[in-house]
Amino acid sequence: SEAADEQKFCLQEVLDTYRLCLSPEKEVYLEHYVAGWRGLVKFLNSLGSVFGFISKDAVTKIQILVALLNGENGSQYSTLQSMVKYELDNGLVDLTKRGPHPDSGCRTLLRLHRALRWLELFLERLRVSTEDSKTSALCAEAYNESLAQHHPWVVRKAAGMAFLVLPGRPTFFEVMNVGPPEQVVSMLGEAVPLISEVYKITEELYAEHNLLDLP
Ligand code: 1Q0
Repeated sequence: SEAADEQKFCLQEVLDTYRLCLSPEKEVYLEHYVAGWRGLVKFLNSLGSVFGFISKDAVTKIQILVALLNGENGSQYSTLQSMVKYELDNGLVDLTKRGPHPDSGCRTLLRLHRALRWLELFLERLRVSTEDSKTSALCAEAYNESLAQHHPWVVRKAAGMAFLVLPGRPTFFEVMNVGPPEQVVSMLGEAVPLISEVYKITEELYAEHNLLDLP
């Protein structure tokens, strides 16, 4: 059915959104950045309801950014660079403690940005993994090296438990919906550098403006 089609994840689609993410001047388009996360959330949802608390948070953050993009100042949000400039110039970001702007684009995107580092590390591990590799271990390693450092104990604990029920590598590759394992591996080889570049550009932008620790 059409509805099922819409829900069906395809890694190629996500790859395409990351391809569209960068402007010729290496600015990051928010619209495509958000679309990338939408695709990934689809994937996560297809893995089962245990991941609901993760996808729910991702969806909330996606919705905040979409509302800004479609809002009356939407044109200021076309790229991450323009978003940062606009929100900082207009005092729309809580810089040191929670305040009147708990849902700024800058702080919301920072959470997804940190998760993008997890994704980069996880996909790279998947790419070089062997048939008998455990996805749960690859995922946990990537998480501990990245996002975990920003999460309190309860969240780390819950995430760790969710990882344990991740399907094995064969099922995982099937859900990606790109064909035989060799093809998945080669597509991951294309995806990881793209994701990594978007991550790096965002990281530099945030570092330059001292935004890496936004509350
Ligand atoms: C495949 C398994 C997916 C595992 C995802 C790893 C991330 C675990 C994160 C768990 C925490 C979620 C609960 C909420 C946390 C928030 O407190 C936290 C901070 O926000 P705030 O507002 O409280 O300051 N939020 C976050 O850190 C954002 C977390 C976003 C996670 C988005 C994950 C999206 C899922 C992606 C699935 C990708 C599958 C990869 C393989 C697909 C192949 C292309």
